[in-house]
Amino acid sequence: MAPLASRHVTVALTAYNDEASISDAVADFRTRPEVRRVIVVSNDSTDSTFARAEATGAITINESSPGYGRCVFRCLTEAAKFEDVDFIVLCEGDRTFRASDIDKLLAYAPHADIVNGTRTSESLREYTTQLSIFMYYGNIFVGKLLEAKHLGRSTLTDVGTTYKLCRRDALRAILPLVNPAINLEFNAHFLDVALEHNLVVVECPITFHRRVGVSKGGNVNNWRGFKVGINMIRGIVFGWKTKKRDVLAQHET
Ligand SMILES: Nc1nc2c(ncn2[C@@H]2O[C@H](COP(=O)(O)OP(=O)(O)O)[C@@H](O)[C@H]2O)c(=O)[nH]1
Ligand SMILES: [Mg+2]
Repeated sequence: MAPLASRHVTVALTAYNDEASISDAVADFRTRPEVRRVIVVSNDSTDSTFARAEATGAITINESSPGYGRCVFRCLTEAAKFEDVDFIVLCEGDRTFRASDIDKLLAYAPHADIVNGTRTSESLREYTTQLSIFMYYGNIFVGKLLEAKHLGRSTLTDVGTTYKLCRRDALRAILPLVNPAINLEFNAHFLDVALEHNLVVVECPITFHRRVGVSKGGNVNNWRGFKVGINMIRGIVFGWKTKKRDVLAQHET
């Protein structure tokens, strides 16, 4: 594969009431030489997330529609607007992921349209994280199901990681096809759409750390993780629909 013409990236971070972590997250990404800019999409945070992101030098945007899917979709949409880079890095502002992994994501960039982080390399995971044993194996299971759906196209061991690198042109091609109303299942949906449209998805093991601040996503407890997993399986097997729950997606999810 040809070497990259440029290693520059635009980083976009999700944030919802993440005032405890957002400054460190933005600062971490801004130290990387490849990072042209950091965008933070605050999902109508009621704490000082927005102000702190701005004070740390991020381009700060408010997404007023609640829900993880809406927030990620806005991150990708805003980041894809910048034409001076070939790559978009999507991540969370909760310090579970670190900027130094951009090196690893970029190492696979010549081989893929999407380099998707996987949290299932045990030796790279902090001993205690929000990913319980149940969710660890749940992600592998749903990953393998998605892999089987697109047999021979990709190797998948995690369907819940936000951290990923996308080629800007590939991302722009599939963004109109993904549904931002799909909430905590959004990552599985995104990968499914990407594979459906013949994008090359390569997994890359990334480090996974304990969260700073309070968790609000699918990792709050095993029961919620289980429900998210079931919805992912339903979407993969029967197709992704916008459910009433998604339309009404509230910040508590
Ligand atoms: N759960 C949830 N997360 C949101 C929302 N809007 C933005 N986010 C962000 O999306 C990420 C959720 O990721 P996840 O790892 O599943 O849960 P976490 O433990 O809260 O980080 C976090 O960075 C949140 O700040 C929302 O409405 N609900
Ligand atoms: Mg998180």
